[in-house]
Amino acid sequence: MQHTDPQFDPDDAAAPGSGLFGLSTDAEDAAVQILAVPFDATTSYRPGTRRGPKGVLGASYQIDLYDRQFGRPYLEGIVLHTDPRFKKWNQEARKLSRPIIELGGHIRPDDEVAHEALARIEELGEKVNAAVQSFAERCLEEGRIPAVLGGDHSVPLGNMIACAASYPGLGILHVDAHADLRVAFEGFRYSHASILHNVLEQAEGVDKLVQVGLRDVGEREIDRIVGDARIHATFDDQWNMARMQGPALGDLIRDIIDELPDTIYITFDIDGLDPALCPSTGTPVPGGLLWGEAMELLAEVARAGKRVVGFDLCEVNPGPARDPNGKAWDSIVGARLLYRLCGLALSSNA
Ligand SMILES: [Mn+2]
Repeated sequence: MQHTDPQFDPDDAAAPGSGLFGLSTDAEDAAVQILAVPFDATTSYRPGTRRGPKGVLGASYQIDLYDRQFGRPYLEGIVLHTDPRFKKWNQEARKLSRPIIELGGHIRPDDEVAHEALARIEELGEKVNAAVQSFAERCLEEGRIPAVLGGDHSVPLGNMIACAASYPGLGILHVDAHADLRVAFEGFRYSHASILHNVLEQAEGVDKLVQVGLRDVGEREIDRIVGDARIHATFDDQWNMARMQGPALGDLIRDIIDELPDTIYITFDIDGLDPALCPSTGTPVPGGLLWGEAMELLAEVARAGKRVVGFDLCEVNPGPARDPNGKAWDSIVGARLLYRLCGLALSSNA
């Protein structure tokens, strides 16, 4: 591994052809194993998160590896894996999903073509879920931290299922503008808008879901939040009120993290942040967490002594420029957020 290479200088510019964050690409023993899942077939508004992993990889070369908050995450090893099947499944699913998204999911009962398409999209979603789950199970067996880099927010289901199976009583910290508690969206069972519904239905071992940043939420989702004792949600207006009162935001953050059990998974939809930090994301909403506030939330996870056993970062969309070199703002923010999540997870398992 590169970190054991005496020639490796964390202050140097990334070497050409190096892996995520300028580290070695060949790091089977890396403590954090990240799977790129460039899949965005159910994105309902602005597609492009399939290019998130490439953009984040490009932008990751610019990061200073010493982190004032979490020290030297690079020493333990962080590696990004790719799997060509995701691209193939996404191309097929996107072709089938486009006409359905144009209809807003209003499919006539006698529209056989559309119903067949939905069935196939569901099948492809199941393939994504199974591939992610078996990746995560392998990591957990080897005592490593499984992470997913999306793609839209439908992709980390298998990671949460695997982590909850390994750590029953798991809590999920969910940062997002949306509650993602819809029972299917636009006809898609494995929709980006349904991920936490699917987690609560399918992942055995999840005791608690703590949601932060919510500001675009359906009426039935509100009913679900109120009616399910496992869910604790903080809405953007509450966050904003605490922010305006200064010290109250620190108290609110402590109360939020307090709701979680000791072992947690973090699912981070980048649109939970202020859209100034993710202007190209699929479904941006005004409001949200500022950068320093999100970092304070992660810092509080560490201070509270929670153990992060897995995580994902989804909905990073480099935008229309496609961004092969990682120079889009969304990619830059995404790469920095990903490094912080790695640092938090590593320090919490130390
Ligand atoms: Mn989401």
